Parts: sequence; structure tokens; C-alpha cells
Amino acid sequence: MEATHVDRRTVLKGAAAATSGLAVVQVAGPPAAFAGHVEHGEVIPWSDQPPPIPEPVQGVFAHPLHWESLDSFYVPNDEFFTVKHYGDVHLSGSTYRLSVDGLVAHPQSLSLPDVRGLPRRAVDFTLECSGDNGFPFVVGAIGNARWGGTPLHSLLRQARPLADDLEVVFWGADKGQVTIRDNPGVTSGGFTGTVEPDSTGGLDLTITEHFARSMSLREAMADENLVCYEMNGKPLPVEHGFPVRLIAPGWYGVANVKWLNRIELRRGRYAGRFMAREYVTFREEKHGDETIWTFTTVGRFRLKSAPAKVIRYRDRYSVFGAAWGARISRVDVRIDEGPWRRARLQRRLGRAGSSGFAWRFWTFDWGHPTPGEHSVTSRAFDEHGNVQPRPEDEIIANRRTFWENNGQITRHVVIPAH
Ligand SMILES: Nc1nc2c(c(=O)[nH]1)N[C@H]1C(S)=C(S)[C@@H](COP(=O)(O)O)O[C@H]1N2
Ligand SMILES: [Mo]
Repeated sequence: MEATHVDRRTVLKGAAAATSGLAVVQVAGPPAAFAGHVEHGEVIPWSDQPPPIPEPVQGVFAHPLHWESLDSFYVPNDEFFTVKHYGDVHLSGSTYRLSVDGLVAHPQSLSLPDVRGLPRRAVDFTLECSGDNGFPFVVGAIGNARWGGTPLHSLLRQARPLADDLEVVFWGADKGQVTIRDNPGVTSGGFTGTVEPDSTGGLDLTITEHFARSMSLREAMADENLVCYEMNGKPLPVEHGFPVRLIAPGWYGVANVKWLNRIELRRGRYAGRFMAREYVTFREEKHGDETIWTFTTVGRFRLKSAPAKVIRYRDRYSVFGAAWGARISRVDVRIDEGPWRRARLQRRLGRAGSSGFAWRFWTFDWGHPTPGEHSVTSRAFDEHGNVQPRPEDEIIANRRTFWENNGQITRHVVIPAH
């Protein structure tokens, strides 16, 4: 078996070592004693806990990452957040087929053993829902896992696409009833849906739609994309897409289609619910004197970081956090309205070559904060010098939908009196 797990201790030692490097100068005693800071230190919970997930949303979004509990590079499968728009799908591994069809010379139909028999590959990838931090109750729609499967590009090559400029649609087995409102173009009759006039004189179309997402053939051919059947060394759990899902490292969660049973090549952009009606960011943009509205589909993930927890060891405090969405080159932390100061990046964990796709942990030596409430903000930099935007920066502030909020996150904590 491949060494799939970095155990918790290993990760924590890494974090502790990073902290001790900063701290030896100021702390008496051997660095080993201070290394207990992260591992044995006491977590001070954030005072700004997210509100409970409202009942109607609970069926869609569950098991958020509890940031204060984060203590391993890989989030265990049974603690990994889930997003499911049409509920769980229970597919049988023995009757499962994956087809690759549409504009291809050699359509494919593979069983689960067929898929598992193809060359195996793994990638460490931090999956984040583009709705993470979009609403106060959506906090922790993120997790990191080692995903195992077979490269998508070899499957696509086997099917021999008929052209280079095609679109690849990834179909999930899950489906549900949806109503598309105010659709003046819809014609009635002769199909499975229903059409009803609504109160404003528009036409509401009610149909059964499958979960589906697309990308260009060129994007689909990227080396890292996986037709995935393993999560952290175990078969994909039902709620994460058993038996097979797409893993598209570098894309927001929504692109990673679960219960994948059909890969279709077609011409032109696919504009289904999760491409064109939802998971669309609306913005108000300045164009000369005019304000115009723009609409872009959620795609690749964005540079982001979050303070995970504040830890006290003896009388010293530190902040532990994560950064992702790009190859991370630096993380800064700001306490209250103070100056930005550098956090210490932990060494890259996980598989070499996946490092741009997986989160990177960091620690910040806070020292001896004064008792009372403080705010903790982090900002990440990528290797091109881009910085995670502030909430008031245009790209965050001009959003009129909740998707793609990669703005800097500020958490609050109350430091107890000594
Ligand atoms: N078939 C299918 N795939 C899906 C979804 C879904 O509802 N159905 N949800 C998507 C969204 S929005 C996210 S954020 C991720 C979440 O993956 P996870 O549940 O394994 O964490 O799955 C994506 N893939
Ligand atoms: Mo999502």
C-alpha cells in the first residue's frame, strides 16, 4: 500500500518546529520544550463562532471543517465537508459503468474494475466550495485529501476526440426537479417537463436535471485531473461520490463532479444549472461612467488563507493557519489594527508535485498579547507576488452574489487575564 497518511503527530511536529525556530531566541529552555506549543498547547476558541447552518441548507452542506480542530494535513474522510445538491446517490460498484461518448471516434464504456485497472495516480488537493465564507454560516467548506485514481487525459485520448476545440461535460448520476423561472423562450408540450405561467406573466419550466459541469477539452487534458476512486487511501465514501468522481485540482469544489458516470464531448459551452444559472458570480463593474453588471461562472480556485486557531503554551500565544488556492510564497498576520508581520510557512507537506494544489500550513508567534478581545487577520501571497484581496478591494466588494469570497479573513479571540 502506498503511504497515504501523514499521521497527525508528524504534521504537528512540523508546525511545532516552525514555531520553535521563531521562538528559541525569546524562550528559555530547549526548543523541544517549546515544540509542545502546538502539540500540547491549549486552543483558545474564536469568540466569533459561525451561526448554526439553517435547516434548509443542512441537506446541502454538512460537516464543515471546525477550524480549531484542524491538526492534520489530510482531513479524515468522515470529517470532510460535503455539498450535495440532489442528495446522496447509491450506485452499485458491480453494475457501475462510466461512458466516454459524444464527439469521439471510440466511445468507451468502463466498469469499475476497468477504471481501477488503468494506471494509478494520486494528487493532494484542497477542495474548497466556492460558497465558503459566502454567508456567515458557511465557514469551513474546505478540506484536503489525497485523491487516487487514473489520469483523465489518458481516458480522453483512448476515446479519440474528433476535434481539439471541444467542450467536455462531466455528468453526475444525481438529478432533481428544478424550476427555471421567467423563461419567455420556452415552448410548451412534447417534453417531460411542465410549463406554467407565473404571476408576472413569465413562464416557469419544471424539469428533471442532472448535476453536470463542463470545461474545455484543453482544460480537461491537464495532467493533474483524475477520474478518482480513492480518498485518503480508501474507496470514495458514498457522500463523496462513490464509486467515481472527477478531481480537478486547482478548481473550486463545484467542478469536481461526484457520482460521475458519463463524460461527454460536445461542441459549444455547456450552460446547465451549475455552470450558468447557479455558481455564477454577479458583479457591478465600472465601465467609464457607467456601472455594468457582469456574470462569470465559478471556475478555478483563488488565493486565500485563514487563521485556524490560537494556541497558548505556558504564557505564550501563537496562531496556526492555512493558505491555499495557489503556490504560496508568504503569509502575513495582522493583530488588531497593527502592522502586518510575517508568519512562518511550514514545510510543504504531502506529495511532491501537488504542492500548488494543497494547503500550506503556517504559524505566527504572537508572544504575550494583552488580555481582552483581539482580532486576527491573515493574508496570503502567491509566487507571482499576488496578494489575497482585502474585503474592501473591488474584486471582493463588487460581488453581488456570495460565491468566490477569497477576501482576507478576520477572526476574533478573547485572551484571558493571566
Ligand atoms: N454530482 C455532484 N457532484 C458534486 C456536487 C453535487 O451536488 N453533485 N456538489 C459539488 C460541490 S458544489 C462541491 S463544493 C463539491 C464538494 O465535494 P465533497 O462533498 O466531496 O466535499 O462537490 C461537487 N460535486
Ligand atoms: Mo460548492
